[in-house]
Amino acid sequence: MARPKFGTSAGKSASISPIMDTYKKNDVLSIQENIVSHIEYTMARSRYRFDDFECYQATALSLRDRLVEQWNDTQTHFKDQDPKRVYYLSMEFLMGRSLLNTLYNIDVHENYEEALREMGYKLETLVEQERDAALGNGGLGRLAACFLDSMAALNLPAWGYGLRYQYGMFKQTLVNGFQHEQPDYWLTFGNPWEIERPVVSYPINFFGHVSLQEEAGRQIFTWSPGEQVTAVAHDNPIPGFATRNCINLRLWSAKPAREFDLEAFNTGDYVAAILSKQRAETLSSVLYPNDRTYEGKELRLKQQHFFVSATIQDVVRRFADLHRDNWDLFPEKVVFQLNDTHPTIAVPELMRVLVDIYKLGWTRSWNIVSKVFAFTNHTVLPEALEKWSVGLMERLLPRHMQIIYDINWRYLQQLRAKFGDDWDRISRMSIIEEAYGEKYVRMAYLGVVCAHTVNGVADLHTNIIKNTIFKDFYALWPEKFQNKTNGVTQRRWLAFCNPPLRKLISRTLGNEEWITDLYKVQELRKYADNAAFQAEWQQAKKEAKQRAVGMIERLCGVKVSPDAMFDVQVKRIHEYKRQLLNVLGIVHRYNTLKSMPPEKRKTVVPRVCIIGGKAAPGYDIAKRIIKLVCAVGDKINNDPEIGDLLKLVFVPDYNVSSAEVLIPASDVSQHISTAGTEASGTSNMKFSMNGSLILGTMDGATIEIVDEIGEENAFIFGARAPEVGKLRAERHAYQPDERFNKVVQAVRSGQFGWADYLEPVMHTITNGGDYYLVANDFPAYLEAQDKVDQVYKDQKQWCKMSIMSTAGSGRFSTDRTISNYAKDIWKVEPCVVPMPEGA
Ligand code: B1H
Repeated sequence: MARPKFGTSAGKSASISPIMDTYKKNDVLSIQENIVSHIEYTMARSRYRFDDFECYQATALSLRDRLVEQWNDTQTHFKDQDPKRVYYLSMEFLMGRSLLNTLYNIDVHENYEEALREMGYKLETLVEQERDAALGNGGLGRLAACFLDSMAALNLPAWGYGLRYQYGMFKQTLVNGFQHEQPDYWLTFGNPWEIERPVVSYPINFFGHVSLQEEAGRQIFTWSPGEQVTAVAHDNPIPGFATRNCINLRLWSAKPAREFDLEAFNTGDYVAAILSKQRAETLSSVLYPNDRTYEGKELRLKQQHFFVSATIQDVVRRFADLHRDNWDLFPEKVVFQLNDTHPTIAVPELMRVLVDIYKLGWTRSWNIVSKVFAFTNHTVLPEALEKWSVGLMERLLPRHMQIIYDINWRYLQQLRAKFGDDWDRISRMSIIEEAYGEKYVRMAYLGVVCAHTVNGVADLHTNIIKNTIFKDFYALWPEKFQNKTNGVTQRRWLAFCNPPLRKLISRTLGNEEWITDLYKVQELRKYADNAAFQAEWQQAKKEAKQRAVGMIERLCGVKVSPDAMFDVQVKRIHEYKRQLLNVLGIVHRYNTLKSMPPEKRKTVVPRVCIIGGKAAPGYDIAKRIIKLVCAVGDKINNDPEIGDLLKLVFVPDYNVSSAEVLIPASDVSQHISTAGTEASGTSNMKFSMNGSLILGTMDGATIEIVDEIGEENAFIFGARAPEVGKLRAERHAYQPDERFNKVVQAVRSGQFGWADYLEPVMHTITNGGDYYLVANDFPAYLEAQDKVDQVYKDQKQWCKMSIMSTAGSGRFSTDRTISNYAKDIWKVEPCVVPMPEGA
């Protein structure tokens, strides 16, 4: 294969051939030398004595060396080829750990394992030393991470952009069954994967005022900011699987601006001036942990503008380096994907840069801006929709607010031309909401108006946004709307986290092509009834369960049997996800067992119920639900009469790494949101990929999963989306099933203690409340659970369904999702980096 070209891009490059020899070698001895060299020279530790954590760090640094080589080759190649690039803008990237992923992706796992073993270290132990990079809340952030993996694997010229929070998602601990939040200062001992780039930095402005001058008959707006901070780039190499390509995740961190406002130092108190500047750093310090509830906090808006402004400046500079002022080429070279509304300030920011700084004029600038943004919606829950108060926006970003008004004004003119004086419609569709005297910027509308494409994340969800929150817009611009069903990367979520199953699948299919083409797993259907294959399938599940048993004992202090059925529900705690339905079902199961004659108990399938997830710190009901799970668990787990027949554990601090253990170990998993509320869900895909049967409602992507694997291979129950509106409207008159009344009564009577504390939870589902229809779906849920038990008794049947789940998961790879985005939205093509000779 051809060597990568050097010295062809702008900038200085040395003559090349000797450089080729400097690529790191991947034989065992070279790896060992490289690790020890990092121990001694980078970390300044003794090469004769270093502990597991230090060994992990040096191993990671040695891998980073290899990543940097690939990264440099990739970026040089992209620069030479100058393809259209995609920039994925997200406030969250929930990456988890990188060690194993890197080893497998760049195909050095075996040699590293051996190198470390010879040195006296176990790779498995080192893997555990790494802190999760938890720069995200849940599904939305993890989706961004899976997208990066697929964009790299598919050789797309893509970059991710986000924020380098110093405190990621909080660490959840349980004290007496109550959630406590502890700060996750994940950078305490440094981050060996990242590359800080102090020279890649930009000024970011806030506050101040805008002045207007006339210049040669043109209006020139000048923003004089009142506060400035500096954004500094931190690059995180993202290697693709089985490719030389290595893309970039650029995260911005804030530091005080140097030159700005030097006067302050001279006129006032020097020390106070420095201290006040230091506050700049707090800007990127903490991730807001409120999954799905919008909080109108000034700091959050500052974070959004900070990361977006740095990103726009960076992308514009990269474009200008190659194309000078050929701005009309911009849409042919750049596309931004906005991960929900959080980065939508990018629209007025790019307008501002083109109009005010490059002086392109409004019309020409809008022509460019209206072609480069694509917007993804991830939720229809009203409490999650961002609307920033105009007052706050005017104060913090005065020029952006003007630009938003200008965009809105022109857009409303368009509406008037089309709909005449239909004021009702016009005010409904305006980007500015004016209700009760308060004005707000509706960020989702800004996104829809300015983006060339709007997409939902599953079929049902896309239909819902077309018919509800964006109905008027869909009527106006039907061609803008698309569906892009989510996916997950089968590399992290099957191949790497479930080695026994990986081996079995690869051996059965005769190759590992499924790791880059997940549709290949459909071949497994042929073996679904094969007894020998089934035995191996069950063995793989058993091994995964054994690993989870250890973790559960360590984290929950409860010994569970790997012979029981593992029933898992792990996700953020939210009323719409209905963990309450699960726990009330467990109460019913427990009380049924208690009232059974001992003889009959022997026929019952033993079950381990595993629940995990974080509640937003301010979400009172969610926190009480956690307490309810723990209280019920305490009672059941300590009931000698019940023993292994039923266990309930709440796994604390659910995160990417514990998901990697729990998902492969699951026999059945619950995805039981009220139909129409979960936009997609992505853990449903991870579970079915790992042969876990879905117990779920017809919501989000579960509908499509069931479509692929066959409804006979899942346990589906409950109200369907079209029925929900009516049921909700009539819920005040609903007469719950006797079994429902009994479990509610059991909690209220104090069977699990804490009756007063738990009363507000019970209140949400009684007295005509029950917005999420827990009572309504309860009987169907119990029937579905009975069916789960029955089928489990027939292990042949169960195993077949499990194989069919994996075999039907081909469509749920982010490789498919990303190919769809690339073709239908981004219009970008792969840009394959050639393998260098000798590497
Ligand atoms: C999803 C969010 C979200 N939807 C606001 N919306 C946030 C909204 O910090 N905030 O302000 C954070 C997150 N997250 C999830 O996205 C959906 O609920 C899932 O159903 C979906 O699978 C996932 C990815 O599309």
